[in-house]
This record gives sequence, structure tokens and C-alpha cells, in this order.
Amino acid sequence: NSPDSNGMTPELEKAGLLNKTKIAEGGRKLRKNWNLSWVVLVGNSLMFFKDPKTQNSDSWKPGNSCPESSVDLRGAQLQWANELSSKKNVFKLRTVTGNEFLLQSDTDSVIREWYSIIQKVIDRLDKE
Ligand code: I3S
Repeated sequence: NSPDSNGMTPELEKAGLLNKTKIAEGGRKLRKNWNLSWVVLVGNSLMFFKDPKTQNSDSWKPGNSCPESSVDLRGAQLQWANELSSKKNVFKLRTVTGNEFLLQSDTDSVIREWYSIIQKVIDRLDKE
């Protein structure tokens, strides 16, 4: 049951700090630039904020500061990608539009929770 499609406010699923780098834009490879990002999963979207002031669970709501970027998870692909970095606990998220992000945390449980909740959203959207 999608909270987006019936006009209801989507629910906050998860928010937290992760290391992030974008590695491709529209299928074109980009140079890595790792940054700490405040990541918010709401409804079908994964949003990235860089302003530390936005690091609370209301940061995604209207009237608060805009995300640096936002990813539509519909049709997205998720995979562990430790071969793509010297860092541990790295996964890659690829959008239908060919944007690719690496997300990373030094804490095993943190990165596993993010992987599993993002995969759950992707699976839910695949079934719609
Ligand atoms: O996959 P790469 O190219 O070895 O990634 C590293 C580089 O992007 C490096 O930046 P410069 O080559 O622009 O100096 C970054 O500082 C590293 O963090 C990148 O590698 P890791 O293994 O951290 O993803």
C-alpha cells in the first residue's frame, strides 16, 4: 500500500548519517568525492542533505531546507559493492536514470539496516 499514491503524507522510514559519493550521472562515470551526508528515507525517496542544521527527523518536511539531491527508488537496484572502494561496508544504489551512488558506514549494523530498508522499499515498488 503506497502512501504516495493516495495523497497522504509519506512516512519517514529512516534517517541517519552515511558516507556518500556519486559515481555516475545518467550512466556517465564521475570522479568519486566522498562526503558525510544526512540521509532520509521517506516514502519512495531517498534524500541527501549536507547542511548539519537539517539533521533531524523533520528535515524532509515542507518548509525545511531542501535536500542536496533526492533519489526515486522506483526501479532502482541495490547491491553490495565492496570491490568498488577501499572502504568497508559499501553498497551501490543505481537509479532507473543511470545515477549511481555509493553509501558507506564503518558500523556494520548501520549499513545492514540501511541496505535492508532500502531493498524493502524497492521490492514494494516492484510489486505495484
Ligand atoms: O576508486 P578510486 O578512484 O580509487 O577512489 C578514490 C579516489 O576517488 C580518491 O580521490 P582522488 O583520486 O580524487 O584523490 C578518494 O579520496 C578515495 O576516497 C577514493 O577511494 P575509496 O577507496 O575511498 O572509495
